[in-house]
Amino acid sequence: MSVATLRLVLGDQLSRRLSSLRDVDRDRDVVLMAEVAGECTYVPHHPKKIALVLSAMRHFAANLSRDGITVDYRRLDDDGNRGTLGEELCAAVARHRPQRVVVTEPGEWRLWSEMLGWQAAIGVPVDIRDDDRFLMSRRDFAAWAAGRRQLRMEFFYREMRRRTGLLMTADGEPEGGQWNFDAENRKRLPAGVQPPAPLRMAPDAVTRDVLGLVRDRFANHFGDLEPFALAVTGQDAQDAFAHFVAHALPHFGDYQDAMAESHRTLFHSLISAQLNIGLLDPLDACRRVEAAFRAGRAPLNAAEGFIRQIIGWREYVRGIYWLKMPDYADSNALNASRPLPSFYWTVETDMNCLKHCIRQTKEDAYAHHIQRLMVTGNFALLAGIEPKAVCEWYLAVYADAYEWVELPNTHGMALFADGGVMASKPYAASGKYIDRMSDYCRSCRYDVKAQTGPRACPFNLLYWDFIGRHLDRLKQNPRMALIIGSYERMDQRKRQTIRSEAQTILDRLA
Ligand code: FAD
Ligand code: DLZ
Ligand code: SF4
Repeated sequence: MSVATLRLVLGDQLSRRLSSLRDVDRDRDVVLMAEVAGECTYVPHHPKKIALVLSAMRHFAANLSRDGITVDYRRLDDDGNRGTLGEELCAAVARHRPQRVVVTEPGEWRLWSEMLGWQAAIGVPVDIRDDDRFLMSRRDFAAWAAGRRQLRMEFFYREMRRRTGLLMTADGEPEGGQWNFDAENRKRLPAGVQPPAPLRMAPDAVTRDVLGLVRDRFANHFGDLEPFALAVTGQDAQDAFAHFVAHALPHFGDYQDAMAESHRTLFHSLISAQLNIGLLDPLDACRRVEAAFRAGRAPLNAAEGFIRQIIGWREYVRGIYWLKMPDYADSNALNASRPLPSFYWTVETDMNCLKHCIRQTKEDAYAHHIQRLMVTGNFALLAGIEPKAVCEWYLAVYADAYEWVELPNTHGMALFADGGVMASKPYAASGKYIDRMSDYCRSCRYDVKAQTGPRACPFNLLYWDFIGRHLDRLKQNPRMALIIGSYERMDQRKRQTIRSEAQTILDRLA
């Protein structure tokens, strides 16, 4: 019997409730999964990310087969592997002669625009379905955004709380009488508080095979492949998440913005990489966190903080991405044009905060939100690094990076390159912020209290220089009034010293 439907499942769509798998016919359909060089190299992905995706794909395919579903699985090292998803699909259509192809929409514009041409290219109807692992569809987000002057996350988040009923009282009010406990999420890590160690998963035979393959093929990519301890199956991801809920969630709220030299992951959940490839379901994760709160096992500021990240930020950035692409990626509101400093790849810098965050990124393919936003992102913003170069770095180096989530966070939130679609003002900060939220400055060769002079913290110099360089634009933003006032009260000689010392730093970067 001929194949009725060929169902293509991508490497970040590893969920049994995927829209393209929902109506699978075990007798007549074939699921196609393809490891391809093109997806591993369109940016030089961190080897841990490649290993995670390929191992998770192999485990997922094995699971489908165990359930009696026919899977046509193409390995990266199979003879004649064509190297791209489009070409592998074409070849599979020739092999199986299906009546139609079904696929769930991808997470990146580059593949989406390519997919729109597939039907014409292969001569078989291609049904591209919504990715309803997200709680708000692209269409619904566009409707929410229509007619609004500003697309602020806070209002979107309230809408999502109402829609899902998460942390709502029976009267339809937010639990605790307030939507947002953000103000209670900003504590520094006190001495003596010991964050729990994350759950580490020993690689099984499938993962060990993949590690060998990645070692052979992608040794030239930035990042350490081993040790590798990431969850690569739905079950492992559930176990790691349960570990987070039991041990870290209670303090998640308090120390969400903290950074510490000897505690890389603090009380964070570490689920983004597994969430983004479908091994965990976002709504299910939120319901489990809500249940921990209702059972008295987590305080409200922790549960609300976590749920806000998932149904608020995560859904919101995806909505912005699809609403604004493709022009979004080309905007450059602050005309930033410097090349990315080489230390983002080599880790060779004497700025201790940057050294720690980049070294951790290289070793773990992970950094938490404030490290990404206020250290590596903040430096790139202050130094005026070209947005495309910064975005490419972020897309390459994190295990959870896909453009739908990476781009709005980097281009919009960290770099203000979108001119304020995402953020109401640039997230620019001097060394004072980093010192308040971390212990990095204690062992740095620079003095975070010094504003000028040979030991002045580069973040201080670049911060005031950034304000000076963009004064005309920033003056139009009422939220910047306080800081603009301080800058304008600064005496002229000090401003000149800052300008020339900042220029020396910028010249050295080149
Ligand atoms: P937790 O702190 O435990 O938070 C729980 C979950 O909330 C995360 O797993 C994530 O799914 C979600 N979340 C939290 N903040 C955000 C956010 N701003 N946007 C979207 N989801 C969020 N996240 C990615 O998943 N992929 C990326 O490529 C990515 N790039 C980023 C680039 C920059 C410059 C910045 C500032 C942030 C970026 N983020 C990205 C968001 C955030 O940093 C990560 O989701 C988070 O650090 C993942 O670690 P965690 O799972 O321990 O998160
Ligand atoms: C990230 C990734 C990698 C490294 N490899 C593959 C692959 O070999 N095959 C595949 O189907 N998907 C892979 N992916 C995930 C895709 O890059 C992802 O589906 C697109 O970027 C759209 O989000
Ligand atoms: Fe970073 Fe400045 Fe602190 Fe050094 S002194 S760790 S450069 S913020």
